Amino acid sequence: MSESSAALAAQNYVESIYGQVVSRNPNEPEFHQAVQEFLHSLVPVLTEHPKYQEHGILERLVEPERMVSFRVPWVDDRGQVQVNRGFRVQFNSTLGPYKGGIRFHPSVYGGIVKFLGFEQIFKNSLTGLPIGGGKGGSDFDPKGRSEQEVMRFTQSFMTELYRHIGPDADVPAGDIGVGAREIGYMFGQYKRIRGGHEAGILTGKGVLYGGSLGRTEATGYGCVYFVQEMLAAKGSSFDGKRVIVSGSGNVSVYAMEKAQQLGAHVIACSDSNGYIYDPDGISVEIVKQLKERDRLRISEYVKFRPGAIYQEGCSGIWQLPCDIALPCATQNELDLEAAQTLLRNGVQAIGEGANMPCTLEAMEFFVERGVSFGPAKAANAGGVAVSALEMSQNSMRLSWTFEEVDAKLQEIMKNIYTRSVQAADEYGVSGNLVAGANIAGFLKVADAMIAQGIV
Ligand code: NDP
Ligand code: 2IT
Repeated sequence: MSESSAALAAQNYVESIYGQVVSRNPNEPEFHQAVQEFLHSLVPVLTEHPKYQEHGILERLVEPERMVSFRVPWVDDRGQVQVNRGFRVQFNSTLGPYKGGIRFHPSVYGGIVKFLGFEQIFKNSLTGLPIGGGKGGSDFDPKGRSEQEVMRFTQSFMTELYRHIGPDADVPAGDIGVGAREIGYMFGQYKRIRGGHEAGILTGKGVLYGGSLGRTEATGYGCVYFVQEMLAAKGSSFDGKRVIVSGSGNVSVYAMEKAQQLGAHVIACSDSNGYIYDPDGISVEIVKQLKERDRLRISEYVKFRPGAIYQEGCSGIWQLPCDIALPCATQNELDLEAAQTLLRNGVQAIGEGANMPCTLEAMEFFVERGVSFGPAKAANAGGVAVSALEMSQNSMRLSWTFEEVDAKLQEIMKNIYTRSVQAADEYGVSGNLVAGANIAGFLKVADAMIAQGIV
């Protein structure tokens, strides 16, 4: 086959797979978006290596190995019965047990869980650690719920989930709306049902009962370590840079903290209601107290910092001039218009702390315009990487120091960066880390799938 007809065949293969995904998973736009971005990157690989098509790799990759949907009944504080829907997608176990977080947010449905689970396969592959891809969640909304309600709901969720997970089968962790508190309740319920203390069934546990030091910080710190590599490649650094970090949850808080430690001037963060701008630099301590400890809204911040301003609406945050933007809240929070504004205002680098925070158009715009762009699968892989380190520590029944974990995290983020750059170079898309990360993540999974036969 000539080179151009091989490229055409690869393009046709990708398009036919995408068409199947759309028709088999109707009304799931987030899943379609994740698949579209990924498949598009693979054309040069498929052109050069027809074996992936011969082995039906894409057909198998886009179909979850298993997906469960279940009823989660619980009783609220008024004595009323509530029913939520729970999900777990076990997408791909080629490289290890299914691994990925659990999200509690009213927007959760099958399409969200599938998009997250699909991306998790390649993110986990990029870490270089032995973990497959999975994800779970529920449409439960923790906002405004009492501690008791959250506990009752979370226990009911685990009462069904427990039969699907295990230290060598599937190991969930946190995501939006699921932090140390929820992981603790899930762990307790699993232990009660199973009648044994199996530390390796969940990660993100408290350090008192098998959690890893550094897991809380890992995603945010890892994202900043990744962006640090991108900046260094252009002879730049965080020092003195104006940084915007959307969200004010787990990923955002620790991205802000590490950026500040590296000398950055973090000027804004947000929640789902609005954003704060603090020209004196965000006080991460105040954000932690408000959001982590007291579970309040970010609007409260201005009560403690008279120089700061609160604005309703979270998308306005991208109007602020900055050098580096780290979207760390949720999917599709940064669209083409926001991307254009950021570039007009001189942005130099983007690091995706959240999963799929940039729309396809925004991402393509940044890449085309030569803005350093760290895609989610690579830039936010630090969280799941330290989760895998937590699994190792649990298996060995010992724990590493914070410094040991942080050193490993830095090395992992560096490796992910290098491998993404090399993959992009090798397949003729130098400088495009979106494609590089997709290709590097894909190759390891695809080659291991071939080795394991048609399963
Ligand atoms: P948290 O629940 O701790 O925080 C989420 C933050 O994002 C909150 O500030 C929340 O605001 C905001 N947010 C949530 N939904 C929306 C929305 N629809 N519009 C605007 N803002 C929103 O979650 P995490 O920090 O753990 O997760 C943030 C992102 O990072 C997600 O995309 C997640 O998938 C991703 N991620 C998380 C990892 C982890 O280890 N936790 C690892 C890798 C990626 P509010 O308080 O108003 O809800
Ligand atoms: O999106 C993610 O990588 C996570 N929510 C973390 C998953 C994990 O298993 O630590």
